[in-house]
Amino acid sequence: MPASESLGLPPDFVWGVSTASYQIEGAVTEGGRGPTSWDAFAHTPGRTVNGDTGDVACDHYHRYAEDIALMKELGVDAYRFSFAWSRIQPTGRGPVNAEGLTFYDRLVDALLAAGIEPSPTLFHWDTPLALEDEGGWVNPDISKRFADYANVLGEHFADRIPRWITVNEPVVLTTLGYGVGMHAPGKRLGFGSLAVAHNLLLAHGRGVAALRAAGAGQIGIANNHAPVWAASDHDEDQQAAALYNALANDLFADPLLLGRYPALLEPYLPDGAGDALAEIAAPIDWYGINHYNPTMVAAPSTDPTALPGSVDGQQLDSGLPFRMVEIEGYPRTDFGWPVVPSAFTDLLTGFRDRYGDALPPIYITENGCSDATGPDATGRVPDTRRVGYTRAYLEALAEAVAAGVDVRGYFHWSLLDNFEWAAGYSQRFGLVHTDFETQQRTPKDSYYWYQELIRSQS
Ligand code: IFM
Repeated sequence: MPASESLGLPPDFVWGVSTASYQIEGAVTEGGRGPTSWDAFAHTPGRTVNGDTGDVACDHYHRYAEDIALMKELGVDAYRFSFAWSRIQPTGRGPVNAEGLTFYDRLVDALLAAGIEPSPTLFHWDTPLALEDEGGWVNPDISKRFADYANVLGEHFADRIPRWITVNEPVVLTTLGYGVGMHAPGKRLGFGSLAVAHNLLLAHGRGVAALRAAGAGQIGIANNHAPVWAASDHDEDQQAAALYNALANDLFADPLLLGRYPALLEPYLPDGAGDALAEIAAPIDWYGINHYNPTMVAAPSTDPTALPGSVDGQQLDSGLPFRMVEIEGYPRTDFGWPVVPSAFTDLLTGFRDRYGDALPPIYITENGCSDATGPDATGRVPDTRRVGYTRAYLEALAEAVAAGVDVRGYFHWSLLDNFEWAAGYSQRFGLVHTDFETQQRTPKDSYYWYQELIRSQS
């Protein structure tokens, strides 16, 4: 598909880009910001590739005006960023840090002036360290703290922000952060981490209520979803895949949309979790899906020396009742993730089939490709694999829309190459290349391709 060919999407389809606070802002000790779980984790030897941290990242805290100019030139309608909770409340509770609000006032006002809709996420994994030290997302108190924080933001920004996202990818914080310890805070609670899932979902529900009470509208969530394929027809693999699917998909969508927890996971949830379902299922205006690739799952190996598999290219602990298997026969991104656009169509039509009328309009809140291509001798960044990936995934999205799925927008991950969590700066997802030595930004070929696509679809 040339960028100028129509995808047949609705005329008011929202085109956007996404980022997150700890991945781009830097300035971790400036503006009264309190430390977070990710500051502590990234500064612990051995936790991230090359010991990379988000201390400077893309220095967006100081360069946001330049980044907004890049977005304006790109032609996006909307920008998904995240508030750093610890800039607003340095210890996650109590008095508001005026300097933190001022930074986001400037950002929001500059976006509005550029004709770009601010679409913030309240929480994208950077838990204030003071709360983490009290148990973080295992401690049931945190959903109340989150509601207070949501209220502060709602009261301050409701009249300027047209679209809100409560929480980003609770599945990743639950499993990688508290289940197997590959992300902050580095805990290895196994299935004990389902308490984290519950507290994140409750924080979402209470956040929705707090935002609404403050007059905010158009509230959603950004949940990561992926079709789960069983490695074979054997019962053991089918069962392992069903359990993994309940954990990775249903656990985070069923409570919100159907008001119930998946039966397979009830034994692992904290006592009384069901009593909070009415709060968790507070109506939302739209549902955000982050999608990158499908997952293949098998039963654990009977070979005691075999490891169970990997997530994001990193090895998981043994002892889990499933293992991830490499998906063969498809191209891969630099992260090793398989490129399977048809799985995106299946995911979206599958959502419509499973949730029916309970499913509000969908926004794709993230989708993108790790491709390390850098500037060539002429300074151009020919990231053809990212262009190919994005084109194919947008065609797959358009197919789902043609099949009747109500998708209202697409936010590409990411505007800039940035701090990719445990992978540090080794994986690049940006439409714009970041030179992390000089902070020079260079739009890649994918940026110009996306620019032409946006122009031609409107
Ligand atoms: O960089 C992350 C983002 O923070 C959450 N979703 C997946 C992206 C790529 O790994």
